[in-house]
Amino acid sequence: MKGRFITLEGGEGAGKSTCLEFIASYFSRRQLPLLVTREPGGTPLAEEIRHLLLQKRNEQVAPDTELLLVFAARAQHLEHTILPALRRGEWVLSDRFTDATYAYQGGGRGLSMQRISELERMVQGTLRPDLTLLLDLPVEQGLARADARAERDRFESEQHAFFERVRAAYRERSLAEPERFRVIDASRTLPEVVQGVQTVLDEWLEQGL
Ligand code: T5A
Repeated sequence: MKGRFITLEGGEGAGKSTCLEFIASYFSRRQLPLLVTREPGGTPLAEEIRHLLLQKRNEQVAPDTELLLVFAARAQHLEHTILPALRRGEWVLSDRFTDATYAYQGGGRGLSMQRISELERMVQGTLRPDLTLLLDLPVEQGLARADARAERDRFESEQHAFFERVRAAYRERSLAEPERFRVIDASRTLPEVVQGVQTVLDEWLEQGL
């Protein structure tokens, strides 16, 4: 079976961690080989870049530096983790991928979407996710959940308006590519959100297998 590539996206506190665990057990029950990974990260070097990106620091990080670090980590992740797994015929589930770059660096930081798409072509060629689950919820609610869990990292320390732009960019992308995106209302209770994920996967697998 040809490997398929699924990504999970959403703003802060959307419930990605719980949904990832659920999706992993969903695939395991069906005996479909699934590799779960994340961005930024997914290889030792890419995880080091993640640390550089998330760590709060006194030096201002230039938006282009951030963008290039994100794609540097992605190039490593693709070469050593994602592409080999897909070639082996495994399915890959990534906690965030390039839609996050369009949302955070494009929407949040205001970088040119055109430049992001040039880097996307350079690093990924024609590879795009087969399915993207977008967990969508009001910014205020997501930040309150994230705050209740842990101290804010460098991204989470941004202003409210930044996350509104992130959310808007995600929603725009989902409207532009309705075939690939499935938007799940993540403002509901966790069991309801997980049920939403299950419904999407059931329907998608039924169509695709
Ligand atoms: N980034 C990433 C970029 O800027 N550009 C890029 O290209 C990429 C790939 C790290 C950061 O990197 C940035 C974006 C990010 O800021 P990350 O680790 O995925 O990426 O970042 P986070 O969104 O911070 O990941 P989290 O693990 O914090 O978010 P989750 O997984 O969505 O949140 P989760 O599941 O841990 O939930 C948070 C809390 O809320 C509760 C949970 O129990 C938990 O305590 N919760 C709920 N409570 C009630 N009802 C629900 N429905 C709930 N859902 C979750």
